[in-house]
Amino acid sequence: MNEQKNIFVTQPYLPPLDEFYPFLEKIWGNKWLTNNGEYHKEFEKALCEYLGVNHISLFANGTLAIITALQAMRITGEVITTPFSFVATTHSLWWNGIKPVFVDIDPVSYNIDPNKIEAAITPKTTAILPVHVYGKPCNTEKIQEIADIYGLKVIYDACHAFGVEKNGQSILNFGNMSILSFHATKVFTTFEGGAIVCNDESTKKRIDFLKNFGFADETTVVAPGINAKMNEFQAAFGLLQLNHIDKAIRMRQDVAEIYNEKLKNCVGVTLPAEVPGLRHTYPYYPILVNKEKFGLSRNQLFEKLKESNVFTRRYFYPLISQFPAYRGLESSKPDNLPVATSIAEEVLCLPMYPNLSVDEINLICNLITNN
Ligand code: T4K
Repeated sequence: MNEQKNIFVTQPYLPPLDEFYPFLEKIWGNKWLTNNGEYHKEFEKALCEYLGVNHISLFANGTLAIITALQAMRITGEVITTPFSFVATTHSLWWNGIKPVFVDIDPVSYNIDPNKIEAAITPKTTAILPVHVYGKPCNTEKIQEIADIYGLKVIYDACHAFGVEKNGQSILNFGNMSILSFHATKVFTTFEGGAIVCNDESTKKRIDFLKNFGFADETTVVAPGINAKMNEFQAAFGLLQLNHIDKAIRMRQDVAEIYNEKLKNCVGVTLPAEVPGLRHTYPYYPILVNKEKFGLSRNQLFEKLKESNVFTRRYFYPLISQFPAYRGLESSKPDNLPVATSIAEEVLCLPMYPNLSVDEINLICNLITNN
């Protein structure tokens, strides 16, 4: 009988339960459950400090935050984006009636290839929506250079990039806005949740109207806003998580170091590229599996690991451009996206979370290397 317990691609890092009770007692005492409560305000302030950013608006989840960010900037027409992401990135354009234009990705960072952006710009283009995929920073300088020349807005999907810093600076300060997700599977979680990071107070104000039905005050509705508010339970949990996040990130970095060491000589397996000066927070540990050199295809390795109760994920396969809503677009043709198409065929995200034990990492690496 197989006694091996299930090992999933991720697992949330939960603080001790008794540390949450005082927060709950206060919520129960105040009887203030949502709509910009005390914890909500406190959490926005604490996050700004922790992340080194100017303004944060909390959201019920990351998807509603991207949808609202696009509305806050009045983005319309066509938006240039990456097909190598979670579907929510492109769905957010769809929900705003915006046409996504897919551009291929860079073979090392897996982020949108800035050298291919200009060729995709048309008179209808209003913005670029890049993703810091797996928390690795996009080429923000080059993207901004193009945006400045063509008068485009830049909204970063930074849902994987909580706490990521390059040369000591938060990568959330690039572009017009950055969006975070605090989903249960993320580095930092509030069960469900998300945020928009922006630079100035008036933009934050507009975002806050839009996430609260468009209310500017009791009797003024400035736009058909949505209900995307974070509640007090989530905000309180977020405040508690903040006390533990540095430790959790260090534990992820330790897991990555062991993977790097154990898999570095594995023929046919490409490990995540190191980026100098990066504080990487390791939301995922993606490897590429080359069938010819490794001997098994990515899908065969995926199945082999599953037989031993190791549940890896093929993030992000299929490409977003292959889903029915988007595959009819001109920019979705695989010929336009050769790098993304190839990476999506080879990528496999190994289990990555703070409490993954050394024994579990050894087991996973042995299954991969004893091939
Ligand atoms: N942009 C990007 C680039 C994103 O990656 C995402 C979300 C978004 C935007 C949108 O943000 P949100 O609206 O979600 O805030 C998951 C998440 O649902 C999603 O948040 C995430 N990206 C995406 C990459 O992954 P699934 O369907 O793959 O997750 P699921 O439920 O299969 O969970 C994966 C594994 O995690 C499970 O096998 C076990 C473990 N797990 C999961 C949950 C939910 C736990 O241990 N505990 C849990 O509570 O989508």
